[in-house]
Amino acid sequence: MAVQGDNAAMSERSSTPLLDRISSPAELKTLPLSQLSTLAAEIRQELIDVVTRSGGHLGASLGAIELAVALHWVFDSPHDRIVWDVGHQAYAHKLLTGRRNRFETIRQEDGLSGFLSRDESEHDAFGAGHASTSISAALGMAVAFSRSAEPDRHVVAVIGDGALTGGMAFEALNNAGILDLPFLVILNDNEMSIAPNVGAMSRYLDRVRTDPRYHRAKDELARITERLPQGELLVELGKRWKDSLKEFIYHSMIWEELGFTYMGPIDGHDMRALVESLRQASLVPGPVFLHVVTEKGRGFAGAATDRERGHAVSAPALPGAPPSPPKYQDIFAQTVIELAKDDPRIVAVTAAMPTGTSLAKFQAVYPDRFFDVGIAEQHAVTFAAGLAAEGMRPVVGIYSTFLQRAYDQIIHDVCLQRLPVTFAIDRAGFAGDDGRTHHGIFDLTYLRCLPNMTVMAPKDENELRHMLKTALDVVEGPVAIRYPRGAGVGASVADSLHALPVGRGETIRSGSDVAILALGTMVLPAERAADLLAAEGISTSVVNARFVKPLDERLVLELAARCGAIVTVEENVKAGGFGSAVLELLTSRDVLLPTRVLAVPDRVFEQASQGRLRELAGLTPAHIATAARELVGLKQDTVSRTVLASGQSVG
Ligand SMILES: Cc1ncc(C[n+]2csc(CCOP(=O)(O)OP(=O)(O)O)c2C)c(N)n1
Repeated sequence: MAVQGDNAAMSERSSTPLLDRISSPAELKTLPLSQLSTLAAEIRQELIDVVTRSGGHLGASLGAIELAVALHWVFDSPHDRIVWDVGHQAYAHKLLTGRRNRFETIRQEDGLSGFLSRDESEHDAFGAGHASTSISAALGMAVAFSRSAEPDRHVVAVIGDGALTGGMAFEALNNAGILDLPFLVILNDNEMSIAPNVGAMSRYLDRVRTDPRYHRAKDELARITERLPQGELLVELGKRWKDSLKEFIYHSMIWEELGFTYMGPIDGHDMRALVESLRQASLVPGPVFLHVVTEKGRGFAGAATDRERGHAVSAPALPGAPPSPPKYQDIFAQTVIELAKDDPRIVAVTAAMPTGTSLAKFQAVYPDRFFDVGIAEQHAVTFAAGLAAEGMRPVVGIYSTFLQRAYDQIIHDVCLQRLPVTFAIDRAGFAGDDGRTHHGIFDLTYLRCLPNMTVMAPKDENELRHMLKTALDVVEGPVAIRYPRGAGVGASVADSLHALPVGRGETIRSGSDVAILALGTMVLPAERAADLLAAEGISTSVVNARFVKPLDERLVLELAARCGAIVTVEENVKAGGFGSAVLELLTSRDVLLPTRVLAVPDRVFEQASQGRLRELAGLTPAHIATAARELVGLKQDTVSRTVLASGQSVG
């Protein structure tokens, strides 16, 4: 822990904003405690100014400003480790750790990440973006420190009440109680996940928060802190904590039983209470659980009227920009609502993303057939498997990147038992400004290899509707339908729904020089590529594959025979994806021909617009056309060589 300039003689308050003087936690420590609230107010203003222009996770970060300031004032990052869960609430932490001059670039290409990254700053102790990892990581660090030459380094995990609904958080708490090492878990409790938090734990925290004894304690703390100088304050608070611990014995039960010393709940916007609690916690020789109550979106007018919207704000639309077509997620929810009307077996499951998946719309129509299970993807999948085992038709609306969490559940609980769970996989492909932790570029690979699984991807929003109908009406087993983030392509959406023939692709153009087999978001670019090639006299077949599994083998083999060259294109990593499926088929039939697999290369992609990321990954019409052109050239070379070898002249 660092020594602050708390008691040092402080220069008079200068007119320069405090924030202008702080570019590192070391500089922050030169401020007296009495100025920290002013600093927090300046940070709040800066976050609102920048993020309402650039877009980003405003609400969560506004709620955690005082906490970030207090943590950096009391502890000594990066020597001490502060591990933020998810990382979307850590914008103040970014400002305080030397990133203010780049803050305007947050979530943009070559800019700051919207989450945490060890590559970005030594103060980002552990990379994040997905929820519920902080306690595990912090515990690992605490063990490592305990075995190092510096066993006194502090480790702090900061986790929200939403992230605390994730199973991993409980697994870590369970483990921590046994390891019994000094480390601090701070619960940043604002009653909200992205949507209002759910579950029994959330109800329990609600009871603690609304207990009148919490408010009495808050008032009392304010009275003492006004009365006493710093040194005495610490002693007095020590005593009071004991008293309040007794008083809060019922609140502390769960955490104390898990082996933690419980402190709280305290007001997370009261700087003095925060600082003193952190100091106290740092003196305890075992694990401490500090319950901090905060207000999400504090200080932002938009959050007061719509707390969920305060979670994240979008950059304002460019003036004159045409209205975009409906989003895939809305088409998805609307279609499931339609299908559910005639099929009472259909229910919907989300893991804390009712708005992001648009399943909130389903909830509005069928509240009894909708389940938000919290940030608990593993549970969501096995819960759905249980529903399916008893004859229901669950639809799990989930982001591709978060489904990764539930891989064994997909295999063990769903696929091996061939249960009819429909996975509606949103944000498949590049996620855009959410960056590296959120790109949904692995799902085709991790799903295609599973027995009994059907895997589809629509070329447009209309096809998404028919795929949902196919999944829920026709396929007797697990189905994955993956579709991208954001607006559809503007296809006119058919009123009627019909099932698609399973395992059949759609031929969009028939050509003879080269075939492009495209999947999902890549179908339109493939058509554009065929236009470019046509202008050069190259005759191209374009196929909308629709199904990755089962693959339309007959169509692929027919194209191979007719065109003699195949380009595959998909928005998924190259290893094990759709192109791999096509290559596996060709080699298994001893069909050797010029082929190119266009897919996401094997490297980390940071944040940028989806269009830009596709460009960087080589997935544009121009890239597709180049690959096709090369193959046509290769074919001609081969023909020339064969002809020359047989002694004929080439025309
Ligand atoms: C595994 C996983 N599932 C879902 C999400 C999407 N997500 C991001 S923040 C968030 C809510 C987190 O709530 P909480 O921890 O209480 O933090 P708050 O935003 O309220 O500060 C969710 C569901 C995620 N990041 N990771």
